[in-house]
Amino acid sequence: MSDIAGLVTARGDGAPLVGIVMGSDSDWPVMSDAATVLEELGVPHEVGVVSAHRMPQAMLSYGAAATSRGLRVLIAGAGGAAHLPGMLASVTSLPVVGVPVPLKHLDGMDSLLSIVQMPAGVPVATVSVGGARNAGLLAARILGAADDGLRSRLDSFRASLEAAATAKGEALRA
Ligand code: RP5
Repeated sequence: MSDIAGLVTARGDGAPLVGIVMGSDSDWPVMSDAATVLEELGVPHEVGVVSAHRMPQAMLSYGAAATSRGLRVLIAGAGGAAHLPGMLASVTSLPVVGVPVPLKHLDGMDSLLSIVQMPAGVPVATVSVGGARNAGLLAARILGAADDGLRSRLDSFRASLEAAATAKGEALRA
């Protein structure tokens, strides 16, 4: 357990409910969007590098211990041969949200297909290429199903989107 805790950094008030992990620190410029939106919504989370290929034993331990450590949703981002989300989903029954991280070659199509084409029985909720903010929002929605306060904050967030879109339409017509 202490080894696992050493892989991640907790953020926000309270015990982390969402684990945001990625294959490399080079994924952070994309994956930080998930952390940002969870911070905006007041959802405690943890972030860390847990590479499926470079540290496979630690990755499996992290996934297997996620529930007992108090996590309720995992967000996993990786690029290229992006096996991290699927492998975590294979060792936990928590919902796993996968973020395809675009790399220099192939425009993220390799990442997308690696994450989305899971075998039957082992689901990963895949967001768009680079869609870490939506991954954070999806994790918040999953938690919000049983948390009235969080769901209310998500309602306010949706209302802000509508207000912004309406204002842009009005500016266009002016
Ligand atoms: C993947 O390889 C990582 O998720 C990252 O997207 C990619 C490149 O990693 P680095 O070589 O930048 O560490 O496993």
